[in-house]
Amino acid sequence: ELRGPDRLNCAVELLDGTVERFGADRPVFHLPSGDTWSYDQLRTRVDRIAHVLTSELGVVPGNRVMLRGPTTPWLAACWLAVLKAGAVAVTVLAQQRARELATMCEIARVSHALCDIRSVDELVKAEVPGLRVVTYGGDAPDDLLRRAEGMPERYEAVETAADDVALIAFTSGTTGRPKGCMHFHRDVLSIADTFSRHVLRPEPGDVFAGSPPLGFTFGLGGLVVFPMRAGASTLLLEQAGPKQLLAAVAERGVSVLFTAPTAYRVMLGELAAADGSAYDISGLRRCVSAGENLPAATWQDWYERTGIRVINGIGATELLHIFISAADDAVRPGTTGVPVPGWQARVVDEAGDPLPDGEPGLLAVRGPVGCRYLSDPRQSVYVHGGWNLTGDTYVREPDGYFRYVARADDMIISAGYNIAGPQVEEVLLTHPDVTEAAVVGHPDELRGQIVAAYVVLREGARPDEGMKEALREFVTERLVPYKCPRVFEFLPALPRTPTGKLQRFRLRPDA
Ligand code: 3SK
Repeated sequence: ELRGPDRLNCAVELLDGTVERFGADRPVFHLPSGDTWSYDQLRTRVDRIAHVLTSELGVVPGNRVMLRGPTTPWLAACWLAVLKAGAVAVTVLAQQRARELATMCEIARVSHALCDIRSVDELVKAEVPGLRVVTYGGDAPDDLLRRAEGMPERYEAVETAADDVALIAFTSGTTGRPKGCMHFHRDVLSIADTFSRHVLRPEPGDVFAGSPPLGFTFGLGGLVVFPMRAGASTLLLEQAGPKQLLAAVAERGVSVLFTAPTAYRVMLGELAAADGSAYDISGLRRCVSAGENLPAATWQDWYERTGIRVINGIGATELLHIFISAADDAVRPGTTGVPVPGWQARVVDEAGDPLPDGEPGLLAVRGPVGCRYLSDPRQSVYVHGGWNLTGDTYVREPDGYFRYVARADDMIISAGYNIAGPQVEEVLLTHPDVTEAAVVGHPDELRGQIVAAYVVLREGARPDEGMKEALREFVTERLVPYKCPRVFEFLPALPRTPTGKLQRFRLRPDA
């Protein structure tokens, strides 16, 4: 068995280690303004902030420090500084509201918060007893960045143990009290040394960009950890909608893109609507999709338009990043892929016993990162017999590929038939007038549940009875009739979590 070092500080590895391996003058972060930070500049800024934490704010190893703000190089710098100081970074989203923030502070016993001045109001409103809030990016004399200016350029990082907690990341799930997931210093490097190194395979000249925020481990890994581990750089975008992503690729040399399936679909629409020369995306070479299942039709359309095989993946905050995926010739569209090197996966029944290939069941995985909820009884639901149960229903195909069926609690049972909403959604999404679709079960006296489809139409399409009839016919021609929605509703947008995950439960009439 391979063992890493007992002493490890992941921020030192990602920053000082990369400087040693690749040089200090390379770019690390590009800003929307056109400015660039080099690794050397980042190191100085991180080390100065770490000095402020230790010498002025009283942060000691093991303290939990909340980080909150839009996606900027300063947020990334604060994250690295907290880790260098031996403290634990508690990441949250800039959109999270006072009540949620108060709960998270209570669960993680947060002592300090480093907060972008633009995101501070909700944190103040949260009125967390004893919390020391320090803002950055403002004009006040006690602004973190102003304090950092006078500090020494180098900081002797705390020699943390490889399995000291580095990060507490929250998963809100779709409902319920948020769960804080603890991850070690070695876990942070392991996601770069498994998925990124073996599947994504970035190069030092790559420029990364993407939509997931740094408060979501999909974004933290994809936009900070992976590029830094590879000596590459990232364009950090505060506004990262599909149009901004296309512009970033065309104008800023982005070569590696991280986003969710919906954004790929919207970008395809934008590319189709734009005149052929509006976006030169020839510099793009890697596209990663996660956060939700990637429909085969979206994968195919993107491939036909760009020649790029999207790297689909399933990840979880509990497990930090992606654990099943495939790239290049190994991609089988319509599947998520195979276990990432270092990971094992299988499909099990409710008792945890493995099911034969071809039978749908619960996805169970294990690998270098495990789920460790911070004092939460749901730990024993997620981790069973050494396997992590992700809450997804999957099928393992005879060739070893894993195919997504549905979230386990999103299966619809109608008149005794099991229906996976995402399969019906995939069909609806191939209709030219549909841009988004969510299929859920509605309670029904006769059948137990009936299939209901919530649809977002493309601009200009008419949300009327004729459209419902057309969609009904479209699905019936492609799927066995019992899967065809009996209810169609048109919506301007689908309900999503702040990280962009579809909240199907909010569409159920009993929600
Ligand atoms: O939650 C997810 O879907 C996810 C996907 C990729 C990487 C990390 C995460 C948390």
